[in-house]
Amino acid sequence: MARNLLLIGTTGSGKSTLANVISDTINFKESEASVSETRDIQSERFYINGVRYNIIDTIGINDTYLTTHQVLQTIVNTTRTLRGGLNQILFVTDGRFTRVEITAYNLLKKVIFDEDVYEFTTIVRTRFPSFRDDLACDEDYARIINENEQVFDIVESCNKIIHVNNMTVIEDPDQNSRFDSREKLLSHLINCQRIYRPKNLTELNEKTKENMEEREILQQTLIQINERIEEIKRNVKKQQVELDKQTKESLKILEKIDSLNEIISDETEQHIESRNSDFLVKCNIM
Ligand SMILES: Nc1nc2c(ncn2[C@@H]2O[C@H](COP(=O)(O)OP(=O)(O)OP(=O)(O)O)[C@@H](O)[C@H]2O)c(=O)[nH]1
Ligand SMILES: [Mg+2]
Repeated sequence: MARNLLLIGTTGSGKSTLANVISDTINFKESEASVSETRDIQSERFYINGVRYNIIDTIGINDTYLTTHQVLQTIVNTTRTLRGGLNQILFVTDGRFTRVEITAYNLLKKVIFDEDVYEFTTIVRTRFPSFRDDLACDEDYARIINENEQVFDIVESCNKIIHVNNMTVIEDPDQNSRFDSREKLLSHLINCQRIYRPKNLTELNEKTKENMEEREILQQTLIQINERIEEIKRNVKKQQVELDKQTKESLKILEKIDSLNEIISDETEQHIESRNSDFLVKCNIM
């Protein structure tokens, strides 16, 4: 079973970039403007030292197009379908915790997670140029927890805070920053071996089990029906082509028959005329 890593955080905090860095791919779309980029949940499989991981990128909280409630709904729906529970929640922040993301995290804790969520949450602080300097990271940590009480509660209780700097190829052509950030993250993740199966989520899944099973069956049936519709459409198209071809062929033959009819009629007339004249000659009529 793969170890699931769930990314959460405000829009533009660097979730998709982090997903690329951790999974060592470029499959997650990184935004170029200050507009929300990730429009849907996306996941990617990868391996660390032979261990299979599944990283799940989510829509940003404070998204330009969706309400926080809608974003949380998609996170809840995704998390509940994860077979194998959660290995780690990566709370991505650029260092300025906003009220809306703190509220969202607390709401998730209440709705699908529980008090244990902190043990399975790693805060990833992005855009930190001095991420290789432990002292600078400690100073930044102290600054963050002194921001306000709510931030203090989350950051102090969570598993760990990791500073990274996932610069773009324009900012850092050799991508050394991304490489070193990845090393830092992987050496932490490989040590997070426990699996989180939140009680709230199990309870919620129990409550909705029957309807979810029925929905799954209907979804499968829908897929099959849609495939059949597509097949019929393809056949109709093929038959339409065949119908056109046969209609053309039939018209051609009809024209040929018409022309043959004319020729035959001419030949018959000629024959009668010639026989007629022979007969008349024989009878001395002419
Ligand atoms: N310098 C630097 N830039 C970063 C870092 N992380 C992300 N960025 C840049 O920040 C911008 C936003 O990053 P994304 O990864 O698209 O952010 P996101 O959280 O996925 O945003 P949404 O999909 O809108 O929720 C991109 O231009 C990234 O290149 C970082 O650690 N350092
Ligand atoms: Mg994104």
